Amino acid sequence: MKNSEIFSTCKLLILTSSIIAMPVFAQQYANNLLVNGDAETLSSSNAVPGWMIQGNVSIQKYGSKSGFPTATDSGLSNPGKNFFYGGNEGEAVAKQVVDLTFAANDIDHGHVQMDFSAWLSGEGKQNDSASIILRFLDANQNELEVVEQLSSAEQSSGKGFEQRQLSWILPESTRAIMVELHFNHVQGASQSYIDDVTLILNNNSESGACAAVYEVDGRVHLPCVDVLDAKGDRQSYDVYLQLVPNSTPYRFVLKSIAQGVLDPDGCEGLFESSGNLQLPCVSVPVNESERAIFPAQLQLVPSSNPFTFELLP
Ligand SMILES: [Ca+2]
Ligand SMILES: [Ca+2]
Repeated sequence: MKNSEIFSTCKLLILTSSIIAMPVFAQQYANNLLVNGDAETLSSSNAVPGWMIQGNVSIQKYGSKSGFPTATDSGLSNPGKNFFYGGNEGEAVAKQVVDLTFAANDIDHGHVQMDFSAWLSGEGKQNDSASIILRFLDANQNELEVVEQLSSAEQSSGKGFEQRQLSWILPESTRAIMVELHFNHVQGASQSYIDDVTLILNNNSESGACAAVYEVDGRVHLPCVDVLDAKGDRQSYDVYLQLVPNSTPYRFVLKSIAQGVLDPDGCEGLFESSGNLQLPCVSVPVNESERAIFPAQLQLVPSSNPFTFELLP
């Protein structure tokens, strides 16, 4: 089997985008990093505190006008008093940049998962809708990835909100996420609403089920080695390697490879078209009773048969 038959990759499309700077808030794991994601903070000087506004976005009280959902209609477990309202003038957007520099080192080792959630409402007959765009930005505010798959249901009642959730391993070099709430009013009174937006980071470096495991007999199990195919879709493989005795630097021979289960938890390996195999978490015995997790990088030895990888320093 040729290398290219097992592994193929595609280049990440790097786009650029212009950003308006936002204030930086104290950030940490496992907390909601968005400011005023629940629309409960009001201010006399700013219509929508915490958010940059394009168009007619405002904060409205549940049930305060005929046609608005009540808190009970909303279906949220914690609707609070208010929701984000897109207004009756077509497209409107609220944006917030979440600074992630506190997690930079873990992000660059592939350990950090973003858990995002928002409640959206639209109205099917009149095509009013709400949607979310997430832009993953590097330190120079270039876009690394864009996610645009979170939208209100097409035939939503116009009253009940529906939850949309996304879990995503942050790409290396991510330093901020721009969260965009998009409101699209088409007809009648706008039924484009959003509430209870949360963005949480979790550090998976200790817990990864995808961690590679090195045994004292030189066998290495890599339960999740991810490869991007030509379309950019991710495939995962379950791989066993075996240490070549007395090799310097250490070399490992491919013993088996099988289709794996795509289960990104921050510890999955990544095989690149260059032949580089990045392993963010390798569990290694440090004494008789304890193991520790280390990152490792292997490089495919050109033209090796069977495939052989060399440990990079
Ligand atoms: Ca609310
Ligand atoms: Ca409408």
